[in-house]
This record gives sequence, structure tokens and C-alpha cells, in this order.
Amino acid sequence: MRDMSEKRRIIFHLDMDHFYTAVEERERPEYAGKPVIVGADPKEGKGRGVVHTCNYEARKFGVRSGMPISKAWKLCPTAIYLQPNFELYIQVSSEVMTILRNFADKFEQWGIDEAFLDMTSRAKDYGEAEVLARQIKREILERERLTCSIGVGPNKLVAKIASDFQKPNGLTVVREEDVEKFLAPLSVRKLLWVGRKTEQKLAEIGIKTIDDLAHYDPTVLTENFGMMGTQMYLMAHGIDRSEVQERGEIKSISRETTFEEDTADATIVLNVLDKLSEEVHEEVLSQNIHFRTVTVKIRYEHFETHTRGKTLPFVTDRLQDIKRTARALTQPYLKPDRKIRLIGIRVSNLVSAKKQKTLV
Ligand code: TTP
Ligand code: MG
Repeated sequence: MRDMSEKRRIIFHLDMDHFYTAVEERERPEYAGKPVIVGADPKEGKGRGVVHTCNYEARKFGVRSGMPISKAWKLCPTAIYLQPNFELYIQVSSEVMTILRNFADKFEQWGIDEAFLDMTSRAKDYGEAEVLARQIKREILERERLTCSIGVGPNKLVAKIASDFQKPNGLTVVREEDVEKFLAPLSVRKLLWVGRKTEQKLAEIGIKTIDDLAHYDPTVLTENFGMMGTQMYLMAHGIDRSEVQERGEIKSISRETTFEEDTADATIVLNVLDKLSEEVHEEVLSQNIHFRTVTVKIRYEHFETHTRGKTLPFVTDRLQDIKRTARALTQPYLKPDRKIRLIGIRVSNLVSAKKQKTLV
């Protein structure tokens, strides 16, 4: 099934390899070759919180992003455990993005370490595209001493799946005519927005691979999954018309409050947090945008400040996503003996809602 109405494009998706730990290793050459984990303090296996990321040496022990840090400790107690230095990662991210922006006609940052580049007018064919992709990889390595993986394809969906195909330090080029063959054997989970629940529902009707999905009756998919069913069917055929979107000026929406009196009362803090979620949500609706990342800021008395964020696997504009995520992020900071002075919420990774609808 070819999508004849789709204008021919060449899109790159770039994803930095084990980003946080790669930055840490760059700063500390003595870490080279050792398992490194960035996340919560493991406290000899008793720590709470999760692994943000780990390098490929640590992945050999089974450690993964999002895993409880206590489990990581069980799997790999000899790893180097580091607490995140977000300011550094954001700074390096913006340097990488500046390099990338210069290569592309249109550029869209996606999360801290990913970007889409529309290269249609820069590369006349896939051969030229491959040369440019190598040049980008070389430039990032020379200027930032970091490796990345790039996927090249006729649209964002294929490019994103391709960048994940050979990691780390990968380059995967999927020409238009090879798209369906490339996608066929992969798990449906590789498709954007197919989460664990949808994967399970699809498995119940015998769909495991993208090929299974591509050959399923699209009307039954739509009956079972609504609009999402139609979208999944098109994605399984490698069709995605969404544009690489230059971001507008608004980068985030945030609200914060300083308590009149510092408080360690969890109920008070969570009530205020809910109120801030509602204010941020009102602004989200009035700006007609969706977001992917929710970040909370907690300042204890004496000004010790923490920020912690979570990027959701989907874009959303729902209040409950802000509320739930903000509450979960704040929970570890609520301690009976630590008084909080200020609390704040930010949503970022914004997408214009109107454009989002034209995903397929
Ligand atoms: P990813 O690109 O998903 O992961 P990665 O760059 O660490 O590893 P890979 O080589 O597989 O691309 O995420 C980018 C950064 O975002 C990652 O370095 C840390 C952060 N992150 C979290 O904080 N929590 C998470 O659950 C994930 C997945 C990432
Ligand atoms: Mg990455």
C-alpha cells in the first residue's frame, strides 16, 4: 500500500546514545569501559527512586531506564552510581541541537536528546542523505565527543523506528520502497503511541508484528480501537504525513507558589500542587497546545532546590496527566522532617494541538 498523495520527503531522526551517562563519561574519562548508572541514590540497595539511564556496559547486566534503583543495585552493585546533573545535560543538549539546526531545512527537537530533521531539499536522494547523516554523526563526535544514532526514511515514523534499529552509534537508511519490508518483522510496540496496554489488546486478537497489523482488516481495527485503530493501520504500512515542526516561541508553561509558611504537611503541599496543575492546564487549553513533559520543582527551607521531570510516552492536554504525574514526581520529596518553602509545575515539550491532529 503506497501513499501516492504523500509528497516525497527525506526525514532524519537522531537520538543520542545513553545520553545522561554519555555526558558523564565525557566529563570523567576514568569511567570509560565501566558500567555507569544515572538515577536516584541507591543507598546500598535501600534507595528509592529509579534509574534515569545507564550506559551499555550496565545494560549488559539487565539494568534499564525506569527500573527501581534498588533493582539496579541487585543486578549490578559494582556500577558507578551518579545523581543527575540536569543543568549540564540541558546545556549539552542545546549545543547538540544548535549543530543539528544548521543541517536541516526544518528542525524539531523532541525530548532532551532527540530531533527530527527535514532534509528534503538538502539531499537529492538516499545516497546523499547517508553522506549527510555520516557528516552529522562526525560533527557531533568531534565537537561534543558524543555518539548518536540516526534513522533516515520518507517520514518521521519510519525515521524514528530506524534510529532505534541499530543502537548505539547506528545509522539505518530505509528507502521508500523498502519501508514495508523493514517494518514487517518488528513488534507493534515500535509504532509510536502503541503502549503496553494496546500491545496486549492487539496480542489478544493475534497481532504481534507490524506485518500482522498491516494485514488485518482495517474496519475491525477501527471498530475495536476507534481513531487509534485507523492510525495504527496506516502506521503499519509506514504512512505518516506529519510535518517536521519548527517549535513556536512558547517552550513551556509553568506556575509556582511560595508557601506563606514553610510546611512539611503532605496534604497541604498536594492540595497546592493540584491547584497549580489546574492553573497550568487552563493555560494549556487557552494556548491550544499539547505537552509531553511534566516537571516539578521543590524548594525546601534553606533553599535546597530539586527539579524532577517525566516525559510521557504520548502527547496530551489532559488535566489528569498533569495532576497524576506531578503528584508522583513530588511524592519522594514529601518527608515529615523536611519543610517545603516553594513548589512549582512546568509542562514542556509542547506541540500545537491543531497540527497534532494531522498526524496521519
Ligand atoms: P533515551 O533516548 O530514551 O535513552 P538514552 O539516550 O539514555 O539511551 P539510548 O542509547 O537507548 O537512546 O532518553 C534520553 C535521556 O532521557 C536519558 O539519557 C535519560 C532520560 N530518561 C529518563 O530520565 N527516564 C526514562 O525513563 C528515560 C527512557 C529516559
Ligand atoms: Mg537517547
